Amino acid sequence: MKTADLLIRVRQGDPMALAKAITMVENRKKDYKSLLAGIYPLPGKALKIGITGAPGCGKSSLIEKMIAVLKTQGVPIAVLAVDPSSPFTGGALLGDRLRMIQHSNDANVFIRSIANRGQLGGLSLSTHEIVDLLIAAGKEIILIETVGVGQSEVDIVNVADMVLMVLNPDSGDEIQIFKAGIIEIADIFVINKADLGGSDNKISEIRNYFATAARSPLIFPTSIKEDRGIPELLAAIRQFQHDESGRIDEKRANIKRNYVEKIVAERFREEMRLDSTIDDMLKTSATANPLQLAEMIFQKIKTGDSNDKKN
Ligand SMILES: Nc1nc2c(ncn2[C@@H]2O[C@H](COP(=O)(O)OP(=O)(O)OP(=O)(O)O)[C@@H](O)[C@H]2O)c(=O)[nH]1
Ligand SMILES: [Mg+2]
Repeated sequence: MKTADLLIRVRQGDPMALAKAITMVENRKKDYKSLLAGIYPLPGKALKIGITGAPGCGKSSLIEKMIAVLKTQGVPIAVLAVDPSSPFTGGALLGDRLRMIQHSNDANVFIRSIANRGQLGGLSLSTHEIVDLLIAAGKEIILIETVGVGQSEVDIVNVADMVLMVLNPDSGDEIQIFKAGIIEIADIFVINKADLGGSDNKISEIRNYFATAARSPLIFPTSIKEDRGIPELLAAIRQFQHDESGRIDEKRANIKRNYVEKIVAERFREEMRLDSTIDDMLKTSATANPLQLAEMIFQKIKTGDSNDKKN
């Protein structure tokens, strides 16, 4: 299929075309840039919700329940699960993290797992691109599941309009998330597995953390097992979207900046790869001052003096 035809079908919300477009972008296949160039301007209605938390805390289960409610409201939904891939194996660390989700044959629900090959463990450029493809295809709620290991957890603020942080009553995650300041990225706390008991303690721990802060945290206990708290959580999400629209706009400006920065960084890396003189500089100047070397390379690319390309 021609890229132009694929683009038309993506914009019509055709799930097959969307799946194909995502694969094209993920694998940097020929023409992926012209495909992406064709999706803008995006429709403005979409809400991107990041859902993060330790492995096994119930993120996918929550998403499944949220979908069940949203579906009845006729909202076009997409779920993106970002698998942290190990730089050593190159593969996904946790495998298909969407095994829990049962809505895959529903036309209004698009579900996809992607491997994250982000620089420095952050979310990769293709995550931003894929989210925009989903919006172009008319998805209005985009749930992005990232597992709470490493940088992708924090980097979710650079992709999502709001972040849900999922904790469990009995988990010891807090010490780590309080210490590292990861807690600051959460807009809404979900204490899932409330059926296990002890969620009140967890709620007070979070409240204590925010005792002297400017904002008071939004905290919702949920239980998938007992089917509790999901409508309340969804109502809180809508309320947040309404009440904090100014903050969401600010976040969106930062998201755009981060996205563009990642594109520029990728362009620079591409230039470096393709320019054999830079390669030579790096090889022959192994002992040179790296700051100087970087500045020389930067100036070389900046002035467009990089015509000696390998291909
Ligand atoms: N008791 C209880 N168990 C739950 C609840 N929610 C999820 N679980 C169980 O917790 C396990 C992990 O659930 P998932 O939804 O896969 O968790 P996850 O956070 O998506 O896991 P990863 O994607 O691997 O990080 C499953 O066995 C669920 O059945 C709950 O509210 N109560
Ligand atoms: Mg999961």
